[in-house]
Parts: sequence; C-alpha cells; structure tokens
Amino acid sequence: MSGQCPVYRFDAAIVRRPATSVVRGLRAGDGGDPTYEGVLAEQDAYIAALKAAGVAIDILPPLDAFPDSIFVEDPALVFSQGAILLRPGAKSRAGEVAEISSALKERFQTVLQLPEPGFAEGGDILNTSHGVMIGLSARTDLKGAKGLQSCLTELGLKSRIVETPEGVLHFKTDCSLLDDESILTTARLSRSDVFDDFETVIVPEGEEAAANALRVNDVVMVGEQFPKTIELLDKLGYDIVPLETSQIGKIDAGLSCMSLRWKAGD
Ligand code: CIR
Repeated sequence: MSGQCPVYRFDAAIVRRPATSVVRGLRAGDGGDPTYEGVLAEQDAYIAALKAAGVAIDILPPLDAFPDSIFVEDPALVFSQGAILLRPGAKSRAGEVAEISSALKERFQTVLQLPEPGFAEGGDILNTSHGVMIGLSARTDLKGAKGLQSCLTELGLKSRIVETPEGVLHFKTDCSLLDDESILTTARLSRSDVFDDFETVIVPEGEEAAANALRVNDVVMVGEQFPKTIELLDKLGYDIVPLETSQIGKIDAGLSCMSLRWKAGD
C-alpha cells in the first residue's frame, strides 16, 4: 500500500479505567480472579507505553456496572475515516456501547451503528494493509460480520470474513499485525489459509497468548511473560516493549483490547 499511511500509525487513543468490578470479568478458564490493583498497574504501564510511542491518550472513567468495560476495543471500532458502534455478543457487555457512544461522537464526525441483526466485537477485527479482517467467533456472528462489512464499505474500507479457531475467544486473541506484510499468530490459526497474503511469525509453543501483541508506530508491545516470543521478534528486528499482562490475562484479555486507537492528524 505504497503512498498510504501504515495502519499501525496512531496518534490518538481512548482507554477506560478499570472499575473494582473488573475482578469479576468474564473468563473461560479458572485461573483465579485478577486483583484490581494488579489490573490498574498493568493499565498504568500500558498507558505510559502508548504515550512513549507517540499516542495522545484520553482516559474515560470506570464503569462499575460493566466489569469488562476496561476492554474498550470490543464495543466499538475506530478508523481515521470514522467510528462504528458495535453490538457485543457477550450479554453482560451490551450496555458498554451506549457508554462509549458520546466519547466517540465528540471525537469523530462520522459514527456509524452496526445494523440489526447480529453481533460483532472489536476483538474479532484486525485492520491490516490488505483490508479489514472480520473473524467469526462465539462473539461475532455471520449477520453481525455482514452488517459490519456494509459499515466498513461506507467508510471506504474493504473487508473479508474469516474463521476463528474453535474455542478461541476472539480472532485477535490469536493474531496481531507486526507490519504491512507480517502477522504474528498461533500455529492453530496459521493452519487455516487466512494469512496467505502475509508473512507469518508463529509464536513458540506454550506462548499462544503472546499472539495478542500490539504494533503501535515504531514499537511492538508484547506480554512480558513470553520470553521466547520476545526473543524471536527481537531477532527479526522489531523494537519490542514488554508489558506485564498476567492480571488481565486471567480474564482472557491481552494488549490490543485496552485501547481504541486511530490516526487523528495528517
Ligand atoms: C471478555 O471476555 O469479554 C473479557 N473478559 C476479555 C475481552 C478481551 N478483549 C479483547 O481481546 N479484545
């Protein structure tokens, strides 16, 4: 995509402070509750890393009624061209959309709404230089994915619908963008043909959760507890920022989900 700004260039982001209810966040496993202080500390380091990477951050207040509302990536999508309000497939997260709506309307001229029917969560959406990928999952169904495609077309963005491996929460639980041509992913997701038009870097066995990394401007943020992945990416020449994610990891979250990021200026 020569001549265009890479999709991982960001200068603005929204985050939301965790509420004390974050300890009751949704999770598939039984690795114990995170602590509120632990989640807060991980978010503090994340905000500092985004700022150091050149991103201006707006911090929204906590919402005690929504334990997972710190994960602002899921109820909405943002692009330089505009924002899209989604419809989470997780019932307990449905109300997060109305809560983030005014913040987006203040910042974007165009704010679209996912048409009825169907569900889609931002964790299933990977923006790449080859277009937007929409992963079908337990949270994003075909009707939601098709409705989202119509919104993306309205914003001038091309997209395609792909599958998420069975039992994986979100499409991006298992992948992230490294640069215009490269994706970090798990062996299980790379076995499908979804990344045929990219170079893939496979996370080492046992470090599957490292696949939810985050490329922001010149750096790649990676979970600090994944040393093999960090070494691999370092050897490939990426500028790595390790960040602790063990507390948010207890509620099935990784680095992409704690912010909505976009390029506001030219
Ligand atoms: C949930 O299950 O919805 C939250 N506990 C975790 C959401 C993680 N979101 C993401 O990776 N985009």
